[in-house]
Amino acid sequence: MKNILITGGAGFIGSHVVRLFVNKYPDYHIYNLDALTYAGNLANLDDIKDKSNYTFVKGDINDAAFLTDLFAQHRFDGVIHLAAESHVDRSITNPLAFVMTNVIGTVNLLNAAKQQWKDELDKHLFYHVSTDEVYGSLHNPEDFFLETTPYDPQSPYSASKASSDHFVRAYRNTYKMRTVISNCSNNYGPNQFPEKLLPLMIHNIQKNKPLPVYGKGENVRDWLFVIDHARAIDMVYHEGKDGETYNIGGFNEWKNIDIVHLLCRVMDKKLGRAEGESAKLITFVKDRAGHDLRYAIDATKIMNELGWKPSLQFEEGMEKTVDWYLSNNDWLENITSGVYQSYYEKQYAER
Ligand code: NAD
Ligand code: TDX
Repeated sequence: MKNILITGGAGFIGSHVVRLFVNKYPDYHIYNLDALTYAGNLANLDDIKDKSNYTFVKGDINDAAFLTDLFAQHRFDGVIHLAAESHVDRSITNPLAFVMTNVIGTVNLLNAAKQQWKDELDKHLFYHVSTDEVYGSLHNPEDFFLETTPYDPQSPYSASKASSDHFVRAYRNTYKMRTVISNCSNNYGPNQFPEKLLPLMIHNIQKNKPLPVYGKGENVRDWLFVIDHARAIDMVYHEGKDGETYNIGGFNEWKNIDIVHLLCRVMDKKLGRAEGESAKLITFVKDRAGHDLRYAIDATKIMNELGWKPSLQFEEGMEKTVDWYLSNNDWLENITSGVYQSYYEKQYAER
């Protein structure tokens, strides 16, 4: 039995990774370490919570003493690190929370792993899950982010993720820890917290509330279905080469305004509304400060070297996502009651 520590497993992407590993690898014991911040939700893992190869551990990666205890209790064969503060808008209002978890939390985790693996650092893997935002913002339509693109983070969120990537590389260079990093584009799919574009819009369409599109909606993102990201993480963990970086993306670029229109059409169909009804809710609001214009990942390396490719067409993934939200209304209602309301009002009142 191998013990794998996955951090942030109660969040959006982490929960899909935990589910994939628990179901696919009965000879792995998966420890899911999560602080259950506003973004963590154990309901994301209801279907696997009683599996014998799964254990949930509530804990904060900012707490170095807690990590020391955890690593004293269990020997981990590998770490897949996803725990993070993940929302750009929140990083604009509270950058320090991003420094704490994304930078200091990551260094705490690296230290705990280094301490445990000290005599055999080459036998264990520290895998850091990161973002395409570390590369900055593209302005030339011909350009794509490659693994060799210099880092140029523009938001407090991306600066914190870039910093944590640098620390992971520094631990490999300095202490000879085995590490890999992957940088992925925008994920979408079931269980995404409704502060992010698509679930926020789905929720507002259901409630007939305005759909706040930042600026003119001209910003471009590359979208990937979350389960395809989880499949890529599985491949990188098992077949990625020590010290390498893998870019993961869908070759699926959309302007925000176009993706919101597409979503409106799908929602009209699903809710039995007249075509064009949901799109009437689109409202252009004040732009995000320092809003990155375009992200576009070139995922050729992971496709050629590890044989990964996205499994879903975008329209199919979008329909699956909408179906999931409409049939899991309790999940959405639970999350959007209480604290979410005050977040939403504060975030959007000023726009
Ligand atoms: P999320 O916000 O949905 O989940 C983050 C999880 O981390 C939550 O369960 C939260 O409780 C936990 N967490 C936060 N702070 C913690 C702490 N101090 N200690 C322990 N646990 C803590 O995020 P997500 O969208 O699932 O992103 C997961 C990872 O993937 C992040 O590292 C993010 O940077 C990266 N990523 C996300 C995307 C995307 O489109 N969402 C794309 C590329 C990379
Ligand atoms: O209400 C909104 N209106 C709007 O126009 C929201 C929430 C977003 N937007 C725009 C901003 C972005 O251009 O939509 C785009 C997507 O926004 P987010 O869902 O906040 O994602 P983004 O800022 O692109 O970052 C995401 O992708 C990379 C994730 O949140 C990160 O965790 C990941 O690393």
